[in-house]
Amino acid sequence: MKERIEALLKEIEEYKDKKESEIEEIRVKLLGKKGEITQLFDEFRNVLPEQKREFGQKLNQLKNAAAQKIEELKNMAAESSEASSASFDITKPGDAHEVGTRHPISITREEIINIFKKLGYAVAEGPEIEDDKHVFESLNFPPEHPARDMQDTFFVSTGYNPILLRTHTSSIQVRTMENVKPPIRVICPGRVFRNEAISARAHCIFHQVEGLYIDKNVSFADLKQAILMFVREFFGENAQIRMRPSYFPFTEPSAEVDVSCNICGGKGCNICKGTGWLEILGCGMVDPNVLEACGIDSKEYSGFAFGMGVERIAMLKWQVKDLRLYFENDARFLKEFETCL
Ligand code: 2NL
Repeated sequence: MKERIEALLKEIEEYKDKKESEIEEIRVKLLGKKGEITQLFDEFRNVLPEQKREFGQKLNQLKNAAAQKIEELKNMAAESSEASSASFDITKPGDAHEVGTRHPISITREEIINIFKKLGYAVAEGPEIEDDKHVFESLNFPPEHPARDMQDTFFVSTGYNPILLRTHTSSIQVRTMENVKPPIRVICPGRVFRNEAISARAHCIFHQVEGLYIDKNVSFADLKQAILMFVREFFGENAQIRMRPSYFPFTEPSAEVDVSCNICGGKGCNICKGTGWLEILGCGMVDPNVLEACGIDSKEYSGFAFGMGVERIAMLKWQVKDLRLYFENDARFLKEFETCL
């Protein structure tokens, strides 16, 4: 009898993770009318009187252990069925996932590129870390030009052939002209770097898109038409442009382009400071010195180039008041462009 009690105690201890039907089977097997523990109680009558005390205690222990175990098993079964039915309740509303939005600079950059793609321009990219030749020398910057100064340019190394962070994406066009025989039609997007104090209107990192068109007999009229087509696609079909003479080392003649203010329609407001015009890009006919420096015969070919700041264009289109917002990753700011995709 002692061995059977010990064996049953061990068996009871090992029961775990049972379904409700299994728990009932265990209960019947142990405590039912013909259950093993019930039978032991029946046999208790035949135990010698001097052993009754010891076996009585053992049997009660066994019976309590069985009852307690069955209770435990029942609680566990109820808990797990609750948990599993909860995680599979397909009628409950799901947890909404916040969907990210594209950055206004990415949206604007892509829109500019897509407009020029329609005009037959190919997209070209190039390294952000450049040498003096591709950023300054081939672009007709004289040796003493202030842009070459430490004050304006981030240098990686100085000396005979300085390595620096490109200050404009024109270096991409220089590389294209070195490697591709005209006709050339490329649009060059990229990040550029300037050693400037950060403010609402200036940042040391910003994005540019530049374009270059080289072929036989390319004229200033072609440039004007390309810019007008871009502006009307980007700002709307009623947009007007005007060109003002300007100066860049790499173009001659050079011009700055203004677009009619899209807020007041040209009447004058605080965005255009009462002028009715907003400056959007610089452009010009590629200087023959630049063509020659890049291995293109300036007697046979001519071309135009233009450049614009993506942050600036996006500011004008959406009235972004402070350039720093583009770099802060404030989700509330980014969310405002959800509908611009
Ligand atoms: C601006 C003005 C400009 C160019 C960029 C260029 C490139 C080559 C040759 C000649 Cl390789 N020109 N680029 C020309 C005129 C203006 O950018 O205000 N950019 C933000």
